[in-house]
Amino acid sequence: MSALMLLPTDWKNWINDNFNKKVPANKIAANLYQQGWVDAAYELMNKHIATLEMPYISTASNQIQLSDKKVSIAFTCYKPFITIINDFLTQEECQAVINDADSKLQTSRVVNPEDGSFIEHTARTSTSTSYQRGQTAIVKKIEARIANLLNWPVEHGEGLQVLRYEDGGEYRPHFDFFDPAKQSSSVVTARGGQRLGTFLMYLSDVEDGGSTRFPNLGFEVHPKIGTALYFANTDLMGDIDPQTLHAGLPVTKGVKYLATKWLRQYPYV
Ligand code: PD2
Ligand code: ZN
Repeated sequence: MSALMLLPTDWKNWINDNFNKKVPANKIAANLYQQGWVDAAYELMNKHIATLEMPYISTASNQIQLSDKKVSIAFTCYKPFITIINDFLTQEECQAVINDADSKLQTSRVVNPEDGSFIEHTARTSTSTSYQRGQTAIVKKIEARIANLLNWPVEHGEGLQVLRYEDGGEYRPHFDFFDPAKQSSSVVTARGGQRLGTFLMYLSDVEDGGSTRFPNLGFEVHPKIGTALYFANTDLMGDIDPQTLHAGLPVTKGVKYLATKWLRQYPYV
């Protein structure tokens, strides 16, 4: 039975009033969620997916038929919105990305909160390389699949980053969003607005370590080749969410390869 249909009549009327006032579905869902109508909130999101102000993966069924592949959902957390997708990339696709990236890897950098510049930092001990959107055939194919899954235009994505963590390599706890209170915020959001979501793709199996941990939520995702992890950096109202604090734990055995795609609010041009 539909959770929306089961809502009391005054709530149904309230939803209709808000749609008539052109309130976006994610904001209507935020209110429903807050009042305890969790199933109704996400049924509304799933029903109005094309009109949401944020990337979003449908949780309406366990499997999602994308234009070139069927994927399945392994895990969903609703607050903050986090999902794990099985078999997002094939082993051959992971290897193709690694083969192209391997010779281009350099010491990773982070955004300097003071001025928005990119600097090397002990908090991020990996090597990495960045691609322009659509730079290679495999990058283009993966970007189209991400856009399809997240219902979010390719143009709103930053270029793909590929990272390699060796023994001891880690990314200490951090946020991916840009904090509006920080001085650099206007600089880093001038192109594309807020980083609304983060899409991580594990390109290798890792013998030990290398999980992506959410310390405020008390769980971690273990790397597995082809698996993808998506998390929203903002809540349904579009406000930055400190619960999204996350870290790439140190690799203790083996090598971890990861591809990262950050999704922006506006076209990233
Ligand atoms: O490598 C990871 O698991 C990881 C963890 C946290 C990557 C990122 N953040 C990132 O690229 O933002
Ligand atoms: Zn991160």
